[in-house]
Amino acid sequence: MCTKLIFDVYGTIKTMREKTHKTPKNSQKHVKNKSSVVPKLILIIILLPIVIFQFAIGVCPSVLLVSNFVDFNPKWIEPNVVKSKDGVLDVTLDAKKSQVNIGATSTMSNVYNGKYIGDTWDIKGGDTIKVHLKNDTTEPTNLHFHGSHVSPKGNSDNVLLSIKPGESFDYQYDIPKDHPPGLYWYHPHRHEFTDDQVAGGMLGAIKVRGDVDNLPGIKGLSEKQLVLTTQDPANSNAINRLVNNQVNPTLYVRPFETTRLEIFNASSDDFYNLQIPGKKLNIISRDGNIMSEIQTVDSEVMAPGQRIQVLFQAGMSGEFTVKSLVYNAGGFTYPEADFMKIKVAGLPVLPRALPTKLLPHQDFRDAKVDNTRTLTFSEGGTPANTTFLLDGKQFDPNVVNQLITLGTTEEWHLVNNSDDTHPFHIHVNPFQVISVNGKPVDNYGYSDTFPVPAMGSVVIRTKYTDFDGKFVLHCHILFHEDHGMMQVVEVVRPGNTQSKDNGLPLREGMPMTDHSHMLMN
Ligand SMILES: [Cu+2]
Repeated sequence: MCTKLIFDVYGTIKTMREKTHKTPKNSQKHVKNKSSVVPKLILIIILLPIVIFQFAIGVCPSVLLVSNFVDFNPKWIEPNVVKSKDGVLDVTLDAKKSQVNIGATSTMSNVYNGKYIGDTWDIKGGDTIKVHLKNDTTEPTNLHFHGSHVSPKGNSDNVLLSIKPGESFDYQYDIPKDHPPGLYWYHPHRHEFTDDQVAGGMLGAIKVRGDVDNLPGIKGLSEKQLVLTTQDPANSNAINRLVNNQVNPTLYVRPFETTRLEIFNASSDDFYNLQIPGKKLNIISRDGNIMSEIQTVDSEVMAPGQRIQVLFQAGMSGEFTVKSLVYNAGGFTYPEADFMKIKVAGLPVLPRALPTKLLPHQDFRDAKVDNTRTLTFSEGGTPANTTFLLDGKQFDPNVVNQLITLGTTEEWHLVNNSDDTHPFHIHVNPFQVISVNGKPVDNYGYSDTFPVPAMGSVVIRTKYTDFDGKFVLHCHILFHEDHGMMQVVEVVRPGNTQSKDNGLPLREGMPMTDHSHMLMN
């Protein structure tokens, strides 16, 4: 009874606040909201004294902090969310140099639609995403749907395109009905310009909805996005760590509440070594791939581009610091840094048990391997002008380095012969990490990005399913990618040879014979 009343009162106030805050400029909607607020206000006036009385006589064993729940998370800011409608998400990304605030600094930066960190796209399996990309910058760009399992050809996730300044391009991503549900992101992928454009804020999260959202223990949980970025001040070894473009923000959660934290390392070059002292991390997914069961860890290294979803379980009370622990990335050791707080406050909710089972997936440790290959990371050049190499060479968009047959399962040995950790990333098909430095890895799920330790090795297995075409693999320290650490992969159907055009449909103003559009140069 008591808990139900608390839910009623809290829910009513929360709804009122959301409606009032979301429609400040729309006078028609504002008037409509006003009329619906009055009966709810009466309901609160009736219910609130009853709740307070029950707390006073000890029916509800908790601390009552009315002021906290009225102003719950007043300063917590997340990127704006846009949802697909009738199976389609239709958006425009206008890439343009704009005046933005990055953390506490005002600066000019190339961003999408005037925002440092773009909108979050909320879609589901079976949807179509249509993106009208306008390049109003003075440099080439393009677009990549990081982690997605969609076609890499034509105007889908084709990162071998180059969209020149002043040009526009219409991308279309047809999301398979059974696309793994989870957290993904979009960002530019134009070789030699990727690092600056992503670091400047041209990026956004993509939530793909699916079966996981209806699982007992997950359905209905409050979702909080943590888009982690970094800024490296000039002439300094310091790194400013931001959460949703905020400096050291505080997230309030209620006593006994379980919150689904969607944590996304959107930094172009920097690692996070995430820990919440006093709390374990209950990980349900890595890189958009839901695991078969929760993995509970003390801390988690997140390379640039990696995402995790964590179920944070609040107790009766408490205040927690979210931090990045010291992390040795080989050439650079990141110092410890606190970058966010989580405070337990307000009225309690009914505790919910963590889910025991998540979504099943094939364990590639038991798979029949059709082919094995080795990929070697190394560095060359001079200390002042380092080159970043894969199999001894810098990126050449005109050369297919890895030719793979659709439908096969492969084991790759990722060998790092350099003093820097390099996060391996491959497009289109996620992989399972089998071992790190020869040590078997258990219960890790699938990934699309994984750090290969300095002077170390990682073994992965992947099955190349559904999509043929050309795409890339690369180091996800984007400075390294821009300086050569990338290769072209082509998946061909059995019996087929390499394609010339990556399936770009003939379209006005962009003929297939115009290679300036096809391949980067
Ligand atoms: Cu690298």
